[in-house]
Amino acid sequence: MEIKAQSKLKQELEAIRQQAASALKVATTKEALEAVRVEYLGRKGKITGMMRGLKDVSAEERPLIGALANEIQEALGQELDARLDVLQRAELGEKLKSETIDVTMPGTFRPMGGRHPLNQVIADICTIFAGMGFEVIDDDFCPEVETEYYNFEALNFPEHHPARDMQDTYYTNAGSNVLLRSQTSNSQIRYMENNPLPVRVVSPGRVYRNEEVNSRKFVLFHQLEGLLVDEHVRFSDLKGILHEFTRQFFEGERPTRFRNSFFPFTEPSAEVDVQCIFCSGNGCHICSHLGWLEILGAGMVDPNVLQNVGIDPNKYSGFAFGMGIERLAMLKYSINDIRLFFNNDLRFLNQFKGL
Ligand code: 2NL
Repeated sequence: MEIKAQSKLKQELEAIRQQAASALKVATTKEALEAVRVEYLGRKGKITGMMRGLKDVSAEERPLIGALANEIQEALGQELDARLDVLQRAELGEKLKSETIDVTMPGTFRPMGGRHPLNQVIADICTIFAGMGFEVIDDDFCPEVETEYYNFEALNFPEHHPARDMQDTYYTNAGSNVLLRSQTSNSQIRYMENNPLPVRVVSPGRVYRNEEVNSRKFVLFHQLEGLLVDEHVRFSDLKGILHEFTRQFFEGERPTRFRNSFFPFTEPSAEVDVQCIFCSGNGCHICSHLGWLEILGAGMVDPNVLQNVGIDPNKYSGFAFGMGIERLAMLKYSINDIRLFFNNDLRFLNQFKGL
């Protein structure tokens, strides 16, 4: 009777060992292996169940059956671990194989981009003025959508000045006092309102004018203005700074000349010419046989403008200037149509790579 009971339990255990072995044979994935582990070794697993049943087995046979159950449990656990390890290694091998880079393969061609010529010219001009102690105004002070006050009033434009007309300036709505700025002076007004003297700044940026488009005029263009306000600033300081600017920008000593002009925000005002960089003053079609090229407008800051930002014009004086970036770029690189800057035609843009 005892022997029978013992052999019956033993048989059951052996049967479980067989079942587990065949289940293992067909388990070729990690999930299948895990299922085998749960089925035999899990909390409600077959071997676990046998172990639990041991308490009902007689004291004599318990050690034998217990030892066998232990052995089976141990062996199955080890086999499962080994098989899992093999699968994981194979998986890693596959991963490494698929991620291997063949360094002899030709690379994917990625054409190199380049800076837009206008941005390049702006950077060059800013570098020149930085070298003379000017700071580039932070974007916070340079909104392109501006109020009439910062675009016109603060700059001493009289109320019925033609530039204020909708014919010349874009307003966001008819009758509105909000517009697209027509010059970057708004930046300098805002800068002066927020910073102590002395002021030495340049302000590059986009400006907008309602123009009939042709090869020289576009509805948007770029401007760079400069402003210096301090005690004892004189017109000769302006001349010196601008002469040095043309020398560096056009890469060589060139005569500059100042012609009388008028702007509402400067007094006196001047337009500045540089000796023609193409014919050195001998006369060619680019300078209309004048020998001179107009490059910018400038002047001494009008006392009214200083007063508008709370600076005492009896104590302080300043000079300011403004230049069209497109015009300067067109002169420097012999470009004959302003629209080329805005077409995004790579045949044009690619010529300015690595300037
Ligand atoms: C041009 C030349 C110019 C200024 C801009 C300026 C700015 C302040 C005060 C006084 Cl805050 N002036 N800017 C000065 C002279 C000329 O631009 O050809 N404009 C159409």
